[in-house]
Amino acid sequence: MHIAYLGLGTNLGLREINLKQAIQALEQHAGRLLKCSSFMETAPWGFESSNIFLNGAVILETKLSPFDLLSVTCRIETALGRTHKSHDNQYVDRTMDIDILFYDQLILETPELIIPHPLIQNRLFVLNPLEEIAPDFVHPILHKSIHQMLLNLRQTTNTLSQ
Ligand code: PH2
Ligand code: MG
Ligand code: MG
Repeated sequence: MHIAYLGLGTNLGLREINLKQAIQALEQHAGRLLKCSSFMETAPWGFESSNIFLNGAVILETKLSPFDLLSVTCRIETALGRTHKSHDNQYVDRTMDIDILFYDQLILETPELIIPHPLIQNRLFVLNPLEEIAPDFVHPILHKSIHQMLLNLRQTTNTLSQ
């Protein structure tokens, strides 16, 4: 068994229903839900949009390999109406985005999948929900806890809207 930490985000459609349906589909196809954060409204980060995000994070116990988990998360995104993937940090509005943040203490760098997700430490919209459910989890490369990363990021940013 493995423990996977996932970040979820949506800024189109019925956002709370999108998140609930994604989490239900993860329970059906990926594994047991161990923890689920509250859902938080966040301003679009890294691109301009008038559509505010609803973000959350979950912890799953899963038998799936990282690549099988990725294919499940991509299928759920598509089933919930996602039409475009982001390329080269050109972000677009989406009904559902599910990112694998951590997978045990695994470090993996491939063209299709990078774990830990490379931008966790820069994103309040990831760290805030994650801190609710895994404050003491230690980043396998940065060797900092979620709580420490959040304090660091809050110090270097003057807005809580990310
Ligand atoms: N996801 C992005 C880019 N920007 N901003 C917010 N607030 N929430 C997100 O989930 C998000 C984002 C790329 O996946
Ligand atoms: Mg993302
Ligand atoms: Mg994604």
